[in-house]
Amino acid sequence: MKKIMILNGPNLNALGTRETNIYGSDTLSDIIEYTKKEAAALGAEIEAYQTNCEGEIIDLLYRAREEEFCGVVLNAAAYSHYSIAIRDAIASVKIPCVEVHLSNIYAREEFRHKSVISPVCVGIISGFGKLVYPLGVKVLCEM
Ligand code: CA2
Repeated sequence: MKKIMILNGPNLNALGTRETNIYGSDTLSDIIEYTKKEAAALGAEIEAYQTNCEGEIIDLLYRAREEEFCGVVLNAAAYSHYSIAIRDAIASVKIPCVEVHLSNIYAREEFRHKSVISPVCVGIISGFGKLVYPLGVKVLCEM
């Protein structure tokens, strides 16, 4: 069974409660349950985490390497736009990371158009709501 980590960053714990016009009405647990079902059909097992702390995202990336996960689906949320520390961790762990965003970051404010983690991720999936998570899992399963 392939092990895939789903890693969610700051404020994503609030999904489904506010800004539902942008992020949808599902809670993060709804999205994780949905993704686990889709992943099971692909023969993959999911471990999911959410944290509001930059350093914890970095620690979890190192854990993914130590525990031999085959990849990480990462929604680093606002950190995507400026965290060089997360970018360096992704480059350092050398396991494939798929960058995901629920919203289309290029259709929003200009400060969201730049992601500093994209160049060290295998690719980016943005704008398809909760579908971005199973799509990221599928990419990692096919790699
Ligand atoms: O579209 C995405 O998935 C984002 O990564 C979400 C981040 C945002 O900073 C990125 O630019 C794009 C923000 C997550 C905040 O989530 C909330 C959830 C409910 C209510 C308010 C914020």
